[in-house]
Amino acid sequence: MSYCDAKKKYEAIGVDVEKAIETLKKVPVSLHCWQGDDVRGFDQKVASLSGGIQTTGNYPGRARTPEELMADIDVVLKLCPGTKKLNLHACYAIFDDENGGWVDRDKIEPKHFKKWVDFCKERGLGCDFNPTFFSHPMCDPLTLSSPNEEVRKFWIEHGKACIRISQYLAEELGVPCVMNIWTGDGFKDIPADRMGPRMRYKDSLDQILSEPFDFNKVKPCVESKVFGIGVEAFTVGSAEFSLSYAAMNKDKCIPLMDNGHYHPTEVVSDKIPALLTFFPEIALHVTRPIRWDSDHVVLLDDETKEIAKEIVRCDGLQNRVKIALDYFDASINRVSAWTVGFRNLQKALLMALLTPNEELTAVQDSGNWTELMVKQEEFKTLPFGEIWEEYCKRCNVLPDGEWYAVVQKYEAEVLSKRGN
Ligand code: RNT
Ligand code: ZN
Repeated sequence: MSYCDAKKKYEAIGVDVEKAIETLKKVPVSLHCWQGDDVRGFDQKVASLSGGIQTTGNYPGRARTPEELMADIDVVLKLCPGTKKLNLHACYAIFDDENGGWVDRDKIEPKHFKKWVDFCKERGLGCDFNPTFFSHPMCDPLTLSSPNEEVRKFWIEHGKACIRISQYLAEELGVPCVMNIWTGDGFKDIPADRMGPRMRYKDSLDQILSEPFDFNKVKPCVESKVFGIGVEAFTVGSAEFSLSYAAMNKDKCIPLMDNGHYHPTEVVSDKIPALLTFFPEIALHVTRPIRWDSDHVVLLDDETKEIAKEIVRCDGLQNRVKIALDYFDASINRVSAWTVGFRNLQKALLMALLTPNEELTAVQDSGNWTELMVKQEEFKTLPFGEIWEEYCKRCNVLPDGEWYAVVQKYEAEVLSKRGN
């Protein structure tokens, strides 16, 4: 079937295919830099992650330097359609002789991200940012909720430094910077005091957000979590805590939902319209949890499609929903992992845009649940592949069936030559 024939099928159900393609092209999706090196970064010489976050696998070819990571990201960018932003973590600061060498996380400055700014400028990318509250000797193991004031102060200073860096990124690139605060703070076993850590975390957030910034340029977020490996019994930044914090501080922060951070039968797709009822803006980490927050590569599975549908139906595509990816698979080719996940999210968004949402809403409101089921099921077998192929073509990226050869060649020529 040709693109034209496929388009006719969608037109028959009232969908404007050209509009869907043009809309998706402009939707910013944030590409997480941390898939390329298993979330290690460049500022610490740690052998493995700590602080409630873990990668599994030892596939060869991990990026070990900024140059290698940038080269890998370039391959991914060329294989992914749509508007991309780069998502950086503070631990990806680049220290060199020109900028005075290494400093600790409480002292990082915009200049340590100048090379990333140049990278983004050359490629026309906006940039999002994340303070890094894990994999560091100052995690005791708590950070922003620590009872040790010296430790807590260190991490507050880190958060403030990150606000300044986020403002710099937004100003340099002319695109708002989403700055996400996530800590793995919590306990392995039953605590005696659950409120103390939360009161300290709240105070730390207040102090970080007291750093001056322009809320039109910097979008601080608070990301909640249900539990982490090693911190199974109690999480300081739980769902209720984080959502309440964002709700009480709407003028300076927004809630972030990671779909790996809830009890297994809860779905973020349903939470999107719930939050958009109250918040002008929300942020998402799209990932794939398997039984826990395992951060598997995003597939074109039911929940990914449902999340995309809610973003589209709630009119969240341009500004209201800040979309980012967050997964890290170290057991397969990392460039392929990145690309598959990004393309899958694009596919899910395109599918959502190719749905006659207004018509279906009318059917729902008329109470005709029989017709609603028939229609929703029949749409599943419309010729989506042809539209996707056309979308890739218009974005100048290779279609399915062709891009993987590029990754295989890159693996043979570049990745396989890297040591550990
Ligand atoms: C961890 C959180 C957090 C991190 C990134 C690296 O559970 O999802 O968002 O994955 O900041
Ligand atoms: Zn996340």
